[in-house]
Amino acid sequence: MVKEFFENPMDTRLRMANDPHRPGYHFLPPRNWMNDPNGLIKWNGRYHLFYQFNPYGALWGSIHWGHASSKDLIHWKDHPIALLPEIGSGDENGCWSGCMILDRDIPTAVYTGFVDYNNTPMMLAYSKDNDLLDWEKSPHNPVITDKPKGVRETDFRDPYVWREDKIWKAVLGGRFLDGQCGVLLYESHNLAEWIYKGILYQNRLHDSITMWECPNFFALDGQYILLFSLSPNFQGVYYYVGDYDGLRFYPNKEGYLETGPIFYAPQVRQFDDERMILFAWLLEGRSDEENEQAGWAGVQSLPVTLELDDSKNLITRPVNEINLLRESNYVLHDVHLPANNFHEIPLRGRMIEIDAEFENIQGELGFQVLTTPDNMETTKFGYDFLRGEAYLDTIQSSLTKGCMRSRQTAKLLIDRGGTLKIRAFIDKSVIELFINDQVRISGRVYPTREDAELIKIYSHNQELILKTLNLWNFRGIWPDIKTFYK
Ligand code: DQQ
Repeated sequence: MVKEFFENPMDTRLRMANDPHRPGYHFLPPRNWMNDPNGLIKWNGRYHLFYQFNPYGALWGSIHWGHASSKDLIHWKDHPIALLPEIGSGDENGCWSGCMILDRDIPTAVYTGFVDYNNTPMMLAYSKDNDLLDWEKSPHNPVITDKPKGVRETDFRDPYVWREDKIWKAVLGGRFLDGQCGVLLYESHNLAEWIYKGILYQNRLHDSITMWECPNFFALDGQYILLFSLSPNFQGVYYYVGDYDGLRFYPNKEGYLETGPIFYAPQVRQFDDERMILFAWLLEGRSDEENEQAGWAGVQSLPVTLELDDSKNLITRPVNEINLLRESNYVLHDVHLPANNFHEIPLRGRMIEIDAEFENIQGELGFQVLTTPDNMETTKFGYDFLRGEAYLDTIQSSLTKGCMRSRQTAKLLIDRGGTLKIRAFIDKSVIELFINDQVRISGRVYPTREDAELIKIYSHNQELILKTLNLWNFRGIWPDIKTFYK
């Protein structure tokens, strides 16, 4: 089974290509289940993305590290599975999340082994070749087994490792017996022996949160950032900005990078240029049965760069390489419409980018996409001035009953009369919104009708002043695939 998928991944992709919900320009494996991005690294001229992967089905379980690589962060080549669970070892029931570092110029995976929920040791594997196709597990495995005193047995995982003053440092996500969550700091000279250095940072944050999964800790624009995912039930991705003295972290600013439940478990890495790049897992919004029927589940977000804005908010921007996918273009300038109106765009599609700027904001306005001519299926997103929030409304996105429908919101203050900038990426079932270069919202939608491909602009309680609109159809990233839906 494991072999079958990766002997002819393109055949598998071609077989799946006519699924109207299967994204065409976001990365996902040829088939089956994928969750967290792992082991991001640029090596030998290529970006490598490893990912939590179940080769046996479209449900979470039996987790391996899948592998793909790319020259441009956009077009991906499938590779054989990199890390497989090994009976009798610290990863016998799964190779869970972790990262990739260069140990004396050898790409080295540091990851969570899963034996059972009480036994999740840290593991090492070394690359044996320049394309990162062959992997050897370290004879020193498992390298961290014992949990520090006060850490709950079942909540200890997801190493993030960096080099600092000629020594290796790692943070791991954990939960403490007193109910707080936090990240644990370790140090090592050789990656094989680790010394526990105490809690880098802990906090209760909220009673409903029992674990900080997949911590990332890195310097950005002169500050340190601690970024992690709130478990259980995908309650969002949270960050602190602050100072670090080599042992402890002192935050002075915090916020959600995105509230749940679609965007989760991001990994951040600085590649060989200056950019800090982030990928995240975008969950499905439909049932396990539907995922199994489709034969795939889970998508990677578009790669984005991370920045701190002037108020030290952590913001994301899609990498410029995405512009490579732009095809036919539709442009509008300086359109004024009276309040409570719709404007239908002559271009239609299911794989599109929208880049728009509106002026004089004082009511509600936005876009309808994936919309049928009779409006029976429609996905809306925009900004509501009175509520001070950007939103993605998927309540009417699909005529099927099972899938997730909701109104996801993000607080965003725009002064009366101010400007609203919306950049939106639609990729069949994936929606990623970037609004005013400040907030992001990700969603999943499953329209049933072939004619759900219209695009409209709407306004309520305000005149609509559209300064510019650029709309592009996107091409898919696997060139051989003839997508039925654009
Ligand atoms: N996914 C991995 C864990 C991590 C979780 C298991 C986050 O290592 O905590 O697939 O989605």
